[in-house]
Amino acid sequence: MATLNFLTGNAGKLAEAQTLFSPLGWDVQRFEIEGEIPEIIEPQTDNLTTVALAKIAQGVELLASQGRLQESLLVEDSGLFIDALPEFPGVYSAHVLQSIGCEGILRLLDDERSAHFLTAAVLWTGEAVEVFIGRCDGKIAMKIRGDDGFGYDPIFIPDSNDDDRTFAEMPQEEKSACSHRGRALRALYDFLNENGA
Ligand code: ITT
Repeated sequence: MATLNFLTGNAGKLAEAQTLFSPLGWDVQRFEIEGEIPEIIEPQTDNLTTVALAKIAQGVELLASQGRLQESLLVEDSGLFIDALPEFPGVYSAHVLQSIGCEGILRLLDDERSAHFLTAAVLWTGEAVEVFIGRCDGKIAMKIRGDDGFGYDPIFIPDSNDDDRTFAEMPQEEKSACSHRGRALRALYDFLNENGA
């Protein structure tokens, strides 16, 4: 089974990538150095791809420092974008979740509830960097629902779902089938396949 290193501090993201890649024959492992997840500095910018590229630049330096430059490395940056609150929480999604949480988002909204998630996944192939974007359109629920998933999952209802369940009310495989991360990672998988990885 081929191995894909994933540099992330987010256990939910790691679990989703493992669920998606494992049936396809790829073992996704958290990238660690001496048992620790390395600290990565995220730049202040309003663009997820720029953030993800800054993460991969630091990740590749870390691989090089370990003499592992020929290995692959995945990073990604994701954000929730709410139409009624332009660019919010967007690139600040992690900070906003920590500060006001899903409850705080619900308090800010009225009737206009459309939203989307975006993921910018960046792969170091061992030789070059490739970018994959995934998007999922949907809306913000009226209240918190569901126990699965992570982050904003209990308040996000994807459009592809006709029974109004939030991501947190779906099994992980069902979320992956339509999610921003699922789309970006499936494009990444197709790239790996086409390039004989
Ligand atoms: P990294 O270590 O990979 O950077 P992070 O948690 O800092 O992990 P991001 O900045 O990419 O990740 O994520 C922004 C926030 O959006 C973060 O709080 C996540 O929990 C949340 N988020 C990302 N993907 C999500 C998803 O699929 N469903 C719900 N919330 C999500």
